[in-house]
Amino acid sequence: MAASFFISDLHLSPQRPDCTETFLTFLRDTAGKAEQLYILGDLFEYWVGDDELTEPMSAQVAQALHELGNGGTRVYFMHGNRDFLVGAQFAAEAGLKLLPDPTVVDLYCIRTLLMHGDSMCIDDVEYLRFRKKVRDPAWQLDFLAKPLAERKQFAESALSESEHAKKIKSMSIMDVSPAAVESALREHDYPRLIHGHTHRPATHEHNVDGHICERIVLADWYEQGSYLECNPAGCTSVVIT
Ligand SMILES: [Mn+2]
Repeated sequence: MAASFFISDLHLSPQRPDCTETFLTFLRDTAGKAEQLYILGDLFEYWVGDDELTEPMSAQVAQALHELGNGGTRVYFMHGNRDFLVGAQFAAEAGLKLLPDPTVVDLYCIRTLLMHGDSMCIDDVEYLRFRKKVRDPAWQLDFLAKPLAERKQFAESALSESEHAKKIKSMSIMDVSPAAVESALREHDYPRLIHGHTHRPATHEHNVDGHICERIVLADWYEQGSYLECNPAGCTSVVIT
């Protein structure tokens, strides 16, 4: 049966080689069963420019994705809040297509809205301010002109700041806002929604203006690898064992 796989929030890093190994095995042994693989952001712990490909882990991941594509699986990548600087060079090396956030696809006759999810965390004002700054093309040009080591240092300190902030922010602030979910669903004419980012895997139902919309939240890969399989019969989450 035709199938599409969805993953997000792997947070691949040279510091967690086991996770990278799980992912490479998934690409080699499992992902080829899908006609398309959608990566919905935060594939990498951080990505400060395509010269990250000089890192052996990154190059290995790009090559494995390319091989998956050569086998006939189309690979799509949407930026997350950690790897929004993945660019054309990585896309070419990995043989994948970059998708804007949000994107609507027809998935076996069900209109499905794909997002990373961070843009719906509108209660976290501090994060939204940071997002606005770093998504600005002028900021990005300026940032990418800095030496790789300096960019990596920026990412490391942004990460430790956000780790610290997470400890003091309430749980609800870091989840998607119900109002933002509703307005995304309304704006896209009440589709099904698949997103990641919150690391709170679940299937929710939203009643928006009398329309019942399903919202599937993808799992992260911190404890184990997993993917969402969607086929003409529906969507199921699968843990990689
Ligand atoms: Mn994220």
